Amino acid sequence: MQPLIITCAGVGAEVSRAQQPALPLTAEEIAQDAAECRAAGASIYHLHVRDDMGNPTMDAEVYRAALAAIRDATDVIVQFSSGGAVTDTEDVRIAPLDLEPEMASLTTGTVNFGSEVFWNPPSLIERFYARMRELGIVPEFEIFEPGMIANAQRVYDERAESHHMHFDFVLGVPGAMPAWEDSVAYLARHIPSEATWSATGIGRWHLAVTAAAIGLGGHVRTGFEDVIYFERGRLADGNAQLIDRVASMGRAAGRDIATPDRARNLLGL
Ligand code: KMH
Ligand code: ZN
Repeated sequence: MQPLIITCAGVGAEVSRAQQPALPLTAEEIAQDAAECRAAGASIYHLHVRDDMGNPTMDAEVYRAALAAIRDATDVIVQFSSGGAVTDTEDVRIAPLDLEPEMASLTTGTVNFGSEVFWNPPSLIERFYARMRELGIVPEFEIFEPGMIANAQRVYDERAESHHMHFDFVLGVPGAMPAWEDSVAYLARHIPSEATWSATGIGRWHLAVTAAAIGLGGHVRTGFEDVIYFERGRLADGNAQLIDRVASMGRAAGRDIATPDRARNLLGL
């Protein structure tokens, strides 16, 4: 099996510091978090940013500051979110891509998201994907529902692209695909054979999805965007604690932990 690529989704757009006191918010806090997560075994940092009030923002200047601070602190792959928050418009969500991160997330379909709708119609997917490819950014296709795999394949084929395809299965969002026992295996079976994939389970589904992904040879995403508790009733001390647990689970299953450069190699960056 490949060395395990661990992604830290350390900030997100939905969780607040009132819910998770260790949530990093400023560029400096995020950079320190990224360095700690790298030391614990993370090779990718999935980046959302916050404004001065701690609210989610897609302001390119805030992204620029966070990207610079992370690059000063560590060598992790920085993956921008292009999903933002459900209230963000298409134009707002695409703007930070101009900063040319190595990777960016791309959700390939519209999906219910709690009591909201995460809006990703075909025209948005095509526009975001085209912009990423113009800038040489490798997308991570965010898969909340099986049909999104076919949508990712469609934009890839339509542009006759030849980059490496990498997917992330996000399971257990209320309104989207649940983390059923066979969800991870099902999705992994339906992506192209040469593609790589990671998985994450939201909240209480987190450990089951992590274990399934490690066992099936996939990669893992964790962090406060997806899970804020270390165990029932006990908040995680920090993102690095969650990364450390995934790395331990990976090692116990015989997987080496990928460095950022090894992950770059596996992901064709
Ligand atoms: N915050 C969600 C609405 C992504 O980063 O690309 C979207 C999300 C996916 O987190
Ligand atoms: Zn995200």
